[in-house]
Parts: sequence; structure tokens; C-alpha cells
Amino acid sequence: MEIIKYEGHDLDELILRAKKEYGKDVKIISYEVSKGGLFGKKKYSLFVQVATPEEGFVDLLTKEERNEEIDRFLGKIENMIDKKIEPLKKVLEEGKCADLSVPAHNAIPTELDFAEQFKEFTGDALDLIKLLIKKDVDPKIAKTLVKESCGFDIDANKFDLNTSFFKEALIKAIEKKIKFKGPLRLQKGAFKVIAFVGPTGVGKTTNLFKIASELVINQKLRIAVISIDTFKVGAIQQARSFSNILNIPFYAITDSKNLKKTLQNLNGLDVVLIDTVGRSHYDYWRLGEMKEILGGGSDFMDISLVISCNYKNSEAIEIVNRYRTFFPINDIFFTKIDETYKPGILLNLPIKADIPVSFISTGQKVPEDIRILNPERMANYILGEHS
Ligand SMILES: Nc1nc2c(ncn2[C@@H]2O[C@H](COP(=O)(O)OP(=O)(O)O)[C@@H](O)[C@H]2O)c(=O)[nH]1
Ligand SMILES: [Mg+2]
Repeated sequence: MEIIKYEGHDLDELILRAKKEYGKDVKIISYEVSKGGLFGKKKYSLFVQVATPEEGFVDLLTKEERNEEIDRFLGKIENMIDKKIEPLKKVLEEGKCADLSVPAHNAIPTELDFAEQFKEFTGDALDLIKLLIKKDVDPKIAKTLVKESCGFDIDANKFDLNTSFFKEALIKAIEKKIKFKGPLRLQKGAFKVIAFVGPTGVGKTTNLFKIASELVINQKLRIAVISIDTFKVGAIQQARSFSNILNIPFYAITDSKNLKKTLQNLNGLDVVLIDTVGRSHYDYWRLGEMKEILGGGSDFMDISLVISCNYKNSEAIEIVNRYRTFFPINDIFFTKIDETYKPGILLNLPIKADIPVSFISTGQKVPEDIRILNPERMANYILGEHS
């Protein structure tokens, strides 16, 4: 860390210079004013703190922010270790030899397999199935979905699409097989609590504040945010800063008694959004602790499970299954659709888990990068036609 001093007669100009040289977020520590003689102009000294290259950005963080960075990093490592040791755990649990080779992830069938596996289909139906599988849709799910939009072609003795438009066929199938939560219909005075749960780094906090912005700015509702921190290391700085920007009350709590009390105090508001700080979904102890706290909540609480679209399908279903043993999951909230070209998870997960879907996050920008999921939007993402 290095302290740089700027001197001049115009403080604004000094600040501009510092920002120009070290970026608009440069940390300004202090300034001093001195007078240059009896008729002299005021002279300013401005002190700014900059990171030396070896220190990188970490040194510009506060202690709490640094803790949060470390926790995020630890969470990632834990997830990696969990994945690696999972096959070994199976050996111990089942007492038999697990397959330690890397599983072929949704392997695309060869032409021969394909012809055999989908022999009851022909024409456009076959082409749509192929396209869905390329997008990482589970072959069985691709088959079920396409069949929804097929009629029986008597000449070919096979099923074919009853429309020549893939998008139309897919929307129809999605409408039949997936439930959509639709827009948040929250009323003034109807005290509603929504909790966001899910693995570390999927985008819970960022997306909670996208929802919060919509509720405060467009729907003019009175809301508060509660962060449940089961780490007890203060990994809440990001949520606190967002709350300050939106000027909404923010509470950080660590036990169920406090949640109950805080919710009782807030029940004159329209909506309370609960952010959770979780670690690995294999961490039963933490999940149990969170269940305990949320259990101290209310019957009018919806629990939204946040899942990143760049998870592998097998990983995502595993996460849903772990979480649903602890919480009743009302809906799946997808994030990071911008980080994948194969968004089959959008169809696979809600169908396999039989859970409705709510929102989709399309990028990092708060508040604009979020959309309500509906059948047409989902079909567009799968077919790569979204704008
Ligand atoms: N590319 C992309 N990044 C996202 C999206 N949603 C959140 N993020 C980023 O993912 C990172 C983790 O988000 P955060 O809200 O802190 O995750 P949390 O640990 O689940 O609360 C942040 O850098 C976010 O800006 C998204 O839809 N797309
Ligand atoms: Mg968070």
C-alpha cells in the first residue's frame, strides 16, 4: 500500500486528477488546507491510498470485505474437495468399489445409438431432439418434451412435429411440463417473506437486490432485508452496502429467536427479503443450522433455491435434493444464463425435481439483469434466440 499526495488550489480538480490516474474508486483518505500568506489562495493537499501491484486489490478491502473474500474462496475449495471425495464416500458408505473414472456427462449419442433410441420419431421431431441434446437437455427429457408437440404420421408410422416451427413446438411442450411462478404479485400491507437459499457464489445476494430494487422503485413497496449469517464472521458487507444504496432497513442475525423477533417487529412492512450465507451443500451441519433459523420464521415464507446455469446437470439435481431435505423449496431461481451456451439445465432441473421456476438472472448488473421466466423466454434461451 502506498500513500500519494496531490497539491493544488482546487480540491475538486485534485480529486479528479487522482481518479483519472488511479481509477474512479480510488480510496481518498484525507485532505489538508493551508493558506499561502495574507492574500494568498487556499492551498490543498489531498492524500489517496493506492495498492502496490504485488498487493493487488485485496488491500483496498475492509476487514469484513476481506473476510468475505476469504470465505468465498474457502467455499469454492470446499466444493471442489466435496466433488473429489464424493466417490470415495460412496465406497465407505456402501462398502463397495465406486467408479472413480470421470462420468461421461450427458454423452451425446452416436448416430447409431441415436437412430435406435429415437426410432419412433421422424423428420423435424428428430431434428429438434438432436438440437435439444446438443444444448445439454437430458435425452429422456428431450424425448418426453418433443412427444408433447407431435402427431402420428401414418405414412411413416412414426411421430413428427405437428408444427414446422421448433420454437412453437418447444413452447407448447414447456407449457405442459414446467410450472412457472410468474411475476411477484405482492400487495401493500400483505406481509410476505421470501428467503433465498443455495450454494455459495450462485448469486443470491446480487439477485435479492435486483428483486428489492423492483419492489422499492417500481412497485413502491415498503421492504426490509435480513441477512442470516451462519458463519458468524460478518460475511454481510455486500448486503449491507446494497441496502444502504436502496435506503432500506437491513438486519444481520444469527439465530432463530432473533429472526422471529425481527420479523414480528417488521410485520407492518409489505415484504421482507432474507439473504442467507451458506457454504457447501454437503455441509449438513450448516444447513441444519439454517433450517433451524428459517424454521423460526413464518408460514408465509417462500423459499427460493438459487441455482447457477453453469452447474452440471448431475450436480444441480444433487443440490436440489440436498436442500429439499431441509427446506420446502417453492421455486428454482436460475442465475448466470450468460455464462453458458448449453442451458439444458433450464429444462432438466424443473422437470426432474418437479419444482416451479421463477426468475432468471442474465448478468452481473444490478438491478437490470433479471427476467421473469415464462415458457417463451425459456424456449428462446434453449434455442439461443434470446436478445
Ligand atoms: N455472469 C453473471 N454473474 C452473476 C450473475 N448473478 C450473480 N453474478 C455474480 O456472481 C458473483 C457471486 O454473487 P453473490 O450474489 O455474491 O453470490 P452469493 O454467494 O450466492 O450471495 C458476483 O460476482 C455476482 O456479480 C449472473 O447472472 N451472471
Ligand atoms: Mg451472498
